Amino acid sequence: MTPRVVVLTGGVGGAKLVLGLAQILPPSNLTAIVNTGDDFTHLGLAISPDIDTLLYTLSGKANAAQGWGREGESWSFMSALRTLGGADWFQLGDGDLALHILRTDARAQGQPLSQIVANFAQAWNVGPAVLPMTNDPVATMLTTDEGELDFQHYFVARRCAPVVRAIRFQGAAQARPAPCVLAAIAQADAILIAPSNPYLSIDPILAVPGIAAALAGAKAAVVAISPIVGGQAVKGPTAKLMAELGIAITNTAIATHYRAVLNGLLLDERDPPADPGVTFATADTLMHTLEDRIRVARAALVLAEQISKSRPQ
Ligand code: FO1
Repeated sequence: MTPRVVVLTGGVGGAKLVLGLAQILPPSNLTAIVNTGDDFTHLGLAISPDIDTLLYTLSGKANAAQGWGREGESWSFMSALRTLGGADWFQLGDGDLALHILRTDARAQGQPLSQIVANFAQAWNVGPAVLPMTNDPVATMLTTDEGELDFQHYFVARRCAPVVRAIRFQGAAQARPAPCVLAAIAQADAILIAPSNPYLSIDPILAVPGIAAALAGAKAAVVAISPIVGGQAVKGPTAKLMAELGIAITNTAIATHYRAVLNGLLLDERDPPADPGVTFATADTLMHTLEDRIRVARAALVLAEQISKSRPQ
């Protein structure tokens, strides 16, 4: 039986895993619940980076080397903007603008983000379900030695240089899971947490009331792919953030972080096979090629199935 799979994802690493899953599952068996804590309004435009990265990745339009934005992008808008002294710290490609302008227009007409994303996915023949974690505003805010920064000012404008002391998700307490999110979790045969940054890309999802409880109570096994390889984070600020938050950069720390919802952890074979305190398996979890993405997706689903089978039916 082909499992119905739900994957929690954010950022570039998460999109890689989802692409691997999309190669081995029928589209109707795959649902991605996507972080929207990175979302912000820039030059009056509603930007949803993790949603867009996933839409580009699943439709084959992604600039794979860069991780975000489109392949073959042009930048005449940014060139013109600079001649007018516009804010140019956040690059908006000419093609990318189509998503931001249409999303902003639809939001202004009262369309919920989930509907906008579903329309984009349909237009680009993206088969798997791409669900924002919520349709309500949630903003990841970082308390740093340079004051409080929103995610994009930390991640892009300041290139993750500031020392982070705390993270909060503004609006999360009032946010509701987007339509179909809780149902997808309840109906899933396997639930995966992608190797995204736990603190910046997955925690906002878990902060939306109802989602963590749904994961903890799900019939499906919940398996995370560790974002740590060889004692370091594969990409982005994960390891730096863990050090600044006083968290050991270990798989045990990852398992502990997710303990309220986690049943299994897929570790990288380069890491010491120390028991992370939860059922685990090891694999080569580095994802450079499409085959890598498929390998990691398969290994995660095998671990989820083993855990499910070991449970009293
Ligand atoms: N990341 C950058 O490092 N520099 C940018 O100028 C930039 C622009 C950008 C525009 C649209 C978009 O969807 C994403 C963009 N990103 C950029 C990436 C973005 O900051 C991250 O992908 C996520 O927010 C974190 O994964």
